Amino acid sequence: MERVIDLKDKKVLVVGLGKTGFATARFLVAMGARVTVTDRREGAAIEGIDSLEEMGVTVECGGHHMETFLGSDLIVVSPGVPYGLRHLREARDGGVETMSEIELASSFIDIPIVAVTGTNGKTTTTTLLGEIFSEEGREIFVGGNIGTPLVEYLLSGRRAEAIILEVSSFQLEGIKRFRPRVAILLNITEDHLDRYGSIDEYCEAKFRIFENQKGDDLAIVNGDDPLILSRIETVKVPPRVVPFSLAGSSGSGIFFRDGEIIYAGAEGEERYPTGRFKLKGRHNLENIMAAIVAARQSGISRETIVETVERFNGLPHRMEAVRKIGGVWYYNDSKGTNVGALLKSLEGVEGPVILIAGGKDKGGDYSLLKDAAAEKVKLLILLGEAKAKIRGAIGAAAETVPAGSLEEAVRIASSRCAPGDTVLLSPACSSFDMFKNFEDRGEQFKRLVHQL
Ligand code: UMA
Repeated sequence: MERVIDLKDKKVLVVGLGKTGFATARFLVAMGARVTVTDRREGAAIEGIDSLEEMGVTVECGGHHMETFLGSDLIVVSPGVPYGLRHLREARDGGVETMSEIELASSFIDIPIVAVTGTNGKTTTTTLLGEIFSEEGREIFVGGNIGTPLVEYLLSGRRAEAIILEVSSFQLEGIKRFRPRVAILLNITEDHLDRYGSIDEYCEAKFRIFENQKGDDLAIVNGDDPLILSRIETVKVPPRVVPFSLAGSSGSGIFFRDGEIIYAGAEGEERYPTGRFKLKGRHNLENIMAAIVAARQSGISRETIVETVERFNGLPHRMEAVRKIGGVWYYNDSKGTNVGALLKSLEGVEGPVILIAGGKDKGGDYSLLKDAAAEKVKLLILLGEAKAKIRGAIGAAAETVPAGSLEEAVRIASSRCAPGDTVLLSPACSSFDMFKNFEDRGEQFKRLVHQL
């Protein structure tokens, strides 16, 4: 075991009552802690709160009380709660230990963790890795930012051989000793600038994934990204680094050349022809390369990897083909919640695109879309709070039209498209201004398309 935190009779505060907060509170109760939970929402708006009270948890909703923060022995922070929140800052200044849920949970875990981060592609890579490990017959737990908090593994009482964990920058902000044996950093492009002061701060959070790795741990990083490569050299105890590259020029690590992925592994050169892969797009080749290295270095056979990758269809809400009507394909890319994701999705589409974008602004630089919009977008239909900002940034690069609802956007798209076009929902924004979450947005889009 890495380091078990003594929780018995400790006063522990859980901040945020989403999936993470509920699971963390249950775990803490099971460990004998005296648990308080707090959420800025009113208790009446939070489903299942009675179940916590029945377990003896103290509930403080409708805001956060400074005395509770200052009077705690330990504070566990949900990912969606800004780590710089005043209450947390003051508690830290007052000597109260604060951490994220992945830090708490991983301190009770002694099996290897394969952690995946990056601005885009982490859910695809995590899911693919999960399938590869399972195909090989490994008993694993897949969780983290993908939707199941890590602490659920501890609550399940299961004994797995390895954990495949998607981690976000939010979760990494609150780590201390979290040490993945294998850490993957897929890419860094602008995102979450509503939470971070700058891209530099965001990068810093992402890089914390390597912070506690030791020399024999493995870092798998995007070798085409000079920013990532130069920063990795500054990590205190550098892990073994394997770069992946689409450019294929380095000839080391793993790279793509002439339709094949070539991996210069410990047992010599291995080749993975990509012709039968179902996942499309260059960004997916990167995700696959990262997964190959993580799997091979975990002792999984090449055959299992090939079989799984060739079968793997991708994820819902990520360039999900919904329906073809009159020669027009409709794609649901609701999980494309930042500018980088939208650009990658556009790159993978051929022919003119009617793009539906917008939502809650996360501070992204939409002017980066200009060139791709000029080249591919026939009509840009704009939704949500970010409407005006995107329109201003795009200028005359593409024709734009506002829509008051997703329904109106789909109606406009269907009236303006011609055979050979693609209608793409890829918002480059989060969904919270109009929808419950990106899944809700994607499901509504699919329903509307099926009604056409
Ligand atoms: N809250 C407060 N005070 C605050 C801010 C929020 O009390 O100052 C409360 C909210 O009222 C709400 C609760 O905190 O009740 C929400 O907490 P949360 O946002 O951490 O929600 P969870 O349900 O625990 O989901 C989190 C991740 N959410 C975020 O990072 C925003 C989920 O990632 C993750 O799947 C889950 O933990 C399990 O690990 C989602 C996400 O959007 C998918 N992630 C971002 C991304 O992928 O871009 C990072």
